[in-house]
Amino acid sequence: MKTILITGAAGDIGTHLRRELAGKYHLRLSDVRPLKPARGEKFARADISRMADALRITRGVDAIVHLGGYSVEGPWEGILSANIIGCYNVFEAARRNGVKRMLFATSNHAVGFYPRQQTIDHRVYIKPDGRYGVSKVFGEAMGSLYADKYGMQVFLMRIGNVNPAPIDKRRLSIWFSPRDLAQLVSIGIEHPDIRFEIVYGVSNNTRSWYDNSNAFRLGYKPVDDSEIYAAAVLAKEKPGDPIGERYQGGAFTHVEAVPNPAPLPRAAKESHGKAMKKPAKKAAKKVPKKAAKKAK
Ligand code: 15L
Repeated sequence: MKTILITGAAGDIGTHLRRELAGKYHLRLSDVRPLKPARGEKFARADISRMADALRITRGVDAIVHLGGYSVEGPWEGILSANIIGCYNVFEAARRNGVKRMLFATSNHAVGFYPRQQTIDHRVYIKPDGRYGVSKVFGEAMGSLYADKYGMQVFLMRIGNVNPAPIDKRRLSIWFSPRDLAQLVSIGIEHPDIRFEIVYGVSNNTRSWYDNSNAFRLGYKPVDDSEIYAAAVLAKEKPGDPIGERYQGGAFTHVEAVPNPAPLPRAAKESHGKAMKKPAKKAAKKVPKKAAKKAK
C-alpha cells in the first residue's frame, strides 16, 4: 500500500478526501491547525511556510496531495506566506526527499477571468482572477519547472468547488463531488504515465465550462452531474452581482476592486459562501504615546 501525504488535511477538501481514501492508502496528514487522526492515519502539525516543517512532513512518502494553503481571495501577506513560500517549500522539500509524484490542488481561479460563454480546456492561457488565482498559477509554474528540470511527476487539478451538493448557480458549472474527487486523485496517484498534466477537478456537470478531455484520456469517468440539483439551487439563487455573473470565477473577479480584498463588498460575500465571510483582522490598537514611553 502506498504512503500518501495530504497537506492541508484539516480543510474541507482534505476532510472529504480522507474519508474517501481511507483503507486505500497509508495516509499521512499535515496541517497548521490541529487535527484528530482516524485509525490508520498519522498526523503531523506543520507550518509549510517553514522549510524545516516541509522537509519533515515530506520524508518517506510515495506521493503528495498538496492541498495546504490559503483557499480564497484575501490579504497578500497570507497568500504570500502560505501559497507562494509554502508551495515552494513543499515542492522543494519533496524534491530533496526524493518524492516522485506531486498532485497539486490548483483552482478554477487560475483561469477565472474566462467568460462563462467560453468552454476552456487544459491548454488555455492562464487568466487568474485575483491574488489567490495568481498564487495558484505560481503552483502550476512550480509543477511545470519541477517536472521539466527534476523529472518530478506532476498532476495539476484545477479544482472547482468540492461539496456534497452544489451550493449556487456558479457552482452548478464547477461542482466536484467527493467521490469524483477521490477518483481523480486516485488517477493522479496511480496512473503510470504522469509527467506533467493539467486536468479540471469537476464532476460530469451538464453546465460545465470545461472541456476535460485530458482527464478523460487518463481514465477519469466522473459519476456525478450537478444537474439533478439545478432546479432547487436556481430557486434559491439571489439576483445581483452583474460583474461576477460574466466570468467563470464569479465574485473573485471583482474583489480586487477594493484596496484590501478582505473585507469584501456585500455581493462578493454572498456569492462566495462561508469561507469568504471571515472578518478582516482588526488593525492593532494604537498605544497612546505616553503609555508607550512608560512601557520603555
Ligand atoms: C476555490 O479555489 C476555493 O478554494 C474554494 O473555497 C471555492 O471558493 C472555490 O474555489 C469556488 O470557486 O467555488
